[in-house]
Amino acid sequence: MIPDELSGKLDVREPKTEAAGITAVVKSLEHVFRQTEAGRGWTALAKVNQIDGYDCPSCAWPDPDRGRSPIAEYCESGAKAVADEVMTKHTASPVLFQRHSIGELLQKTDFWLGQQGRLTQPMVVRRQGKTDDQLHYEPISWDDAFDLVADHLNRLASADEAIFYTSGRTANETAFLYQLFVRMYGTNNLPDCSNMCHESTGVALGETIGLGKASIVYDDFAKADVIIVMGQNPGTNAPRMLTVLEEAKRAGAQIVAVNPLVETGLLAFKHPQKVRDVLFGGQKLTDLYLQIRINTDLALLKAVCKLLLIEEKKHPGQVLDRAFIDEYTADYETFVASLNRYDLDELIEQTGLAQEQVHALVKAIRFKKKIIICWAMGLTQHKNAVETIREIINLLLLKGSIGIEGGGAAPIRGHSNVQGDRTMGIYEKPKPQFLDALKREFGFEPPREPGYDTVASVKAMHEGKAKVFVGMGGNLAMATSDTNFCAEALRRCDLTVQISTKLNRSHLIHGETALILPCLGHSDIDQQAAGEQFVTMENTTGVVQMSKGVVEPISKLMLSEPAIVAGIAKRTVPQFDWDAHVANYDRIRDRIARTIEGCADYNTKVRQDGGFYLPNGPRERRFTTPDGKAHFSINTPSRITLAPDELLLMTVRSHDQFNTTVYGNDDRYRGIYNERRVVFLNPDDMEKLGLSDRQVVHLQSSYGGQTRTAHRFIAIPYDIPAGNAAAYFPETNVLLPIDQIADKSHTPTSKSIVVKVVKE
Ligand SMILES: Nc1nc2c(c(=O)[nH]1)N[C@H]1C(S)=C(S)[C@@H](COP(=O)(O)OP(=O)(O)OC[C@H]3O[C@@H](n4cnc5c(=O)[nH]c(N)nc54)[C@H](O)[C@@H]3O)O[C@H]1N2
Ligand SMILES: Nc1nc2c(c(=O)[nH]1)N[C@H]1C(S)=C(S)[C@@H](COP(=O)(O)OP(=O)(O)OC[C@H]3O[C@@H](n4cnc5c(=O)[nH]c(N)nc54)[C@H](O)[C@@H]3O)O[C@H]1N2
Ligand SMILES: [Mo]
Repeated sequence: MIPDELSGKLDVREPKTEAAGITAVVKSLEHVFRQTEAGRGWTALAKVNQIDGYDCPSCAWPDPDRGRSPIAEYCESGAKAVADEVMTKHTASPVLFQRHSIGELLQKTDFWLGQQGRLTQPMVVRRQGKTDDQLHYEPISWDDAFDLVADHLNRLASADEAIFYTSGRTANETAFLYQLFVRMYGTNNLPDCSNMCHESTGVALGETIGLGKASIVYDDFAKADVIIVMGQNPGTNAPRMLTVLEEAKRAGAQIVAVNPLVETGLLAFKHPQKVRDVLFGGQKLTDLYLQIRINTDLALLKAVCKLLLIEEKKHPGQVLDRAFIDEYTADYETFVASLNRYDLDELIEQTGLAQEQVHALVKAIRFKKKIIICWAMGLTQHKNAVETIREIINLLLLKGSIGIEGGGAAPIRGHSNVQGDRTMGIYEKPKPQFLDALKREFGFEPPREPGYDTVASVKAMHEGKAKVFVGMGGNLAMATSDTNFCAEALRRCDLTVQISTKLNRSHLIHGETALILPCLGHSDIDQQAAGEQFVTMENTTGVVQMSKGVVEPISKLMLSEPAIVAGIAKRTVPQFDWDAHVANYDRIRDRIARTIEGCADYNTKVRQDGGFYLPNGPRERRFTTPDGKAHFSINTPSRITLAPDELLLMTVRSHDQFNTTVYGNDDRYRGIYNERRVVFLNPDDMEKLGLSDRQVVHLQSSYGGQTRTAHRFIAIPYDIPAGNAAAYFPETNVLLPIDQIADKSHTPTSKSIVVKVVKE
């Protein structure tokens, strides 16, 4: 399924001790110019995240509310993402598919597939009993492609037999039109990448403070006294965040990192645009680095809450915010009572941290209120992820740190518009109020039954309950857990449709009939009947702003995402004038304004410089829970028991990838070059297991009596807690069974996979 050959060129160096700086900028420019003509590269780079430009396709980090850098509001990761999208030297045109059968393409690495460039034309393949080696994608006209999809959809016994997935780069206008079409067609089967990402956050925040989004704004970072970064690697995955951490630090904030790995970006940062930093060395960022064992954050947070209560006894009225607790929260007493059940030493022992380290954290926050806690996949992809995140809220509530300047909950989202997609209704469990609004505006009865989330979708396809899969972006086959199971699920479909910018493995792991529908990306100029269009996106702090492509699309045969939705929709639910909405996206935005909360005057507000903030109750201490209170919750740390030869594996991103898109084979900050098939191990564990440095091993998991193997990884001794291991995804997704999911959020537990490391 995925080639598992080693490159034979692995080079291991000391991990870096500071991130970014001038090398990152040079690196990023190299990357763009290696792949594009200089003109397109510059045009594209110069307009990233500018008021009159487009939203960086990489991550969801916000732009400054004021004073954007005139040079470039992008980072190395952004530059790579832009290069990946605008590169013109190669295209994945029909010639490529003529030259290579699907079987041959399956032998290529994900890196190679991505290097083939943008998809340029709609393509089709029909299996008809042939093997992948005999099959080639062939061109098809847009009309025929749309007819084909519509034929399949119109033939299904029930709309619930179709699945409509979304990945997080999709803009608000597309997302809104897409969910409208899917619901008019008759199903809520709208899984998205969020199900594998921050779903645990959404559930935890929804239950406790009433809104599954960050409660902070951009400027809060500079005002914070303490910023705690848990389970997140910003140096690689949200590099521009380092700028605000650095600013906060200069303004006197203390920064605490909680992470099993010592991530370079969190150690020190050289601001690429500040001469002083480049000449004199970077800013040391982290004051306290807690190198915690995997998935023991809940135990740590509980220990901290216990210690805060003890501190409050010593300094009455100075540690907890009783006024806030009394006025705005519920369940405080039961929470405090539940803490008595835990032994402090035992909690700390679980984390692997020293007592002093935990006390140092408590000391840092005990008299402070302006506390921001940031988190990402290191917390969301565990079985008890929802509980861990609720414990973050417990801590913030004790301190009265929500709804104040310089304090709050800051989940850092992944894809550039993953948050916006949810706001626009990409959700398998829509709220009744939202469906009522659709009914009012569009005069149809939307389906009320919840649909499949991502994991349930894969299972439904596997069981034959779902027969048509449509992917609005993304790479389901590689992104979900249990790669082989997911592949089988996709192969059992009658039709798989991938609306994509770039070639990926989900095009090659296909249903009986399969379509590739090439679409415009963020940087492409989008020309429709009423002229050039822009779209809108929402970042991780809930700011909605416009994004307008700047380079000519490299093929006339690509369509915009809304146009593709309309092409399918008008052949399945013709009662709505889809074309009129695509001719001028203002019309889609007028609909958004009338149906989505907080979006009144959308067309006007998105045209303001820098866009607008969506309403956010918790930010103003209006908690949108049923009783209007923020809720303390009771969460129970659970230990994963390991056999003596087992380790707990977390699957992380390298510095050279965007999720399943592999830009290169280096992970510079961690000192790894020319190889992705590596596993980071504690030196003591290596000795115990009889492994030598750079020994080739297999990773094996064993769940429910079934053994799964990821072949050929090179063992690297690394600074990681004993009993823990790390390797890159997606190569490791074969190890995790589809039913290993987080409680309530159903997110695959990609950061706690029990494995054995066996010699080759
Ligand atoms: N360049 C680039 N940018 C990206 C992406 C990309 O692939 N490349 N992906 C985007 C997406 S969709 C997302 S969701 C984000 C992801 O951004 P991150 O969440 O930063 O991504 P991961 O590499 O999964 O890193 C998880 C971090 O959590 C730590 N960790 C793992 N388990 C635990 C644990 O149990 N406890 C604690 N405290 N820490 C733990 C790991 O050591 C690692 O540092 O980035 C987005 N931005
Ligand atoms: N083991 C493990 N698995 C994980 C994770 C992990 O940490 N560990 N992380 C999970 C997370 S956080 C996420 S978000 C998912 C990601 O899951 P997905 O969102 O499904 O995957 P991506 O790799 O982001 O999707 C990349 C593809 O999207 C297409 N694309 C790119 N830009 C556009 C665009 O503008 N429009 C359209 N239509 N298509 C576009 C390209 O064809 C590209 O190949 O993976 C999850 N899987
Ligand atoms: Mo994500």
